[in-house]
Amino acid sequence: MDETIVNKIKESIVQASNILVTTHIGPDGDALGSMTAVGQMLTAMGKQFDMVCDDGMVRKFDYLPLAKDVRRRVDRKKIYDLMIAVDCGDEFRMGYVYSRLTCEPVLINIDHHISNNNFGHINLVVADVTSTAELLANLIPQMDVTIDKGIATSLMTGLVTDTLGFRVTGVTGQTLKIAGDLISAGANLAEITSKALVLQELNTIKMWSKGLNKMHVEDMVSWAVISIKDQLAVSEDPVSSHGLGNMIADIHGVAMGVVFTEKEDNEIRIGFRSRPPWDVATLAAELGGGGHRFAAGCTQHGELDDVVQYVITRAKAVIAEQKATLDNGQ
Ligand SMILES: [Mn+2]
Repeated sequence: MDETIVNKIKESIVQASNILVTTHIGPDGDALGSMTAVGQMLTAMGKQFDMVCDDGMVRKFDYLPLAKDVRRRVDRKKIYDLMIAVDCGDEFRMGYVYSRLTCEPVLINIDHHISNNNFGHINLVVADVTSTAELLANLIPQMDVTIDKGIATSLMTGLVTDTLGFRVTGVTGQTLKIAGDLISAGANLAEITSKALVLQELNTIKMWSKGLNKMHVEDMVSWAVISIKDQLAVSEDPVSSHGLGNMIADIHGVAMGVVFTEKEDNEIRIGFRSRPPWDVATLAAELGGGGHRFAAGCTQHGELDDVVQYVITRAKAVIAEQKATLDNGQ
């Protein structure tokens, strides 16, 4: 970890009088775990701060320390002189929290996405760690804050969710060493794995069912489409279908799984999942999105059917190209 950057982060926090902490829209375990870990770190440092995410807290993560303090909107009366964004690949991932901000704080960007565009004034971006939480496990002690049970619980949540329970490519001895230290600090691995990874909301399972019912598999690409109508049939409130992408990518003979989720105003959110050796980051980037090699996403605008047809045509072509390259290399 770059010592100059670490020192700059510490200096900025020490000097700040009011800090805004945020993470990405549609937050996952690494997003909320990392944000609440930073919150606990700032508490230990005696700092004033607010945690805001457009989509708020996710119920399954309500065991996280400070979960109740996560808000959906920035208090416009407050002036923040420092903002810390965790797990955001670019400034747009912060949503309205950033785009509608009226003050101009110094911005610290702490992230592990390979596509990170260094949008902060201070950027701590390490692309070869599995989670932002893993990065914070190294950073927090350097702020002279001890990782206690609460911080360890938050960080373990990020590690467990971004590695799908330490199962993905990119998990290193160092990842497991950090996980071991977090257990020693009081994190309950089995309980966190159960709450953050295994247990699902009933409505999420119903959303999977909607997607699986209409799943297609062609030319090594599987895809599922969830329309607004499908979502309303499950609930009037927004429901996550998180996990569906991994499920349909994990089919024998499938290289890439794609989930299309229709939002209002012809906005279509698209998630891509794959396993080695298949790369989905390049396609997501081509479509204006970003992410990791095996998990990436983007947003498109248009009629649902048109977007699906266009993106799947590209996905099939991308996989055919990658297959040709692999076949040639063997
Ligand atoms: Mn992450």
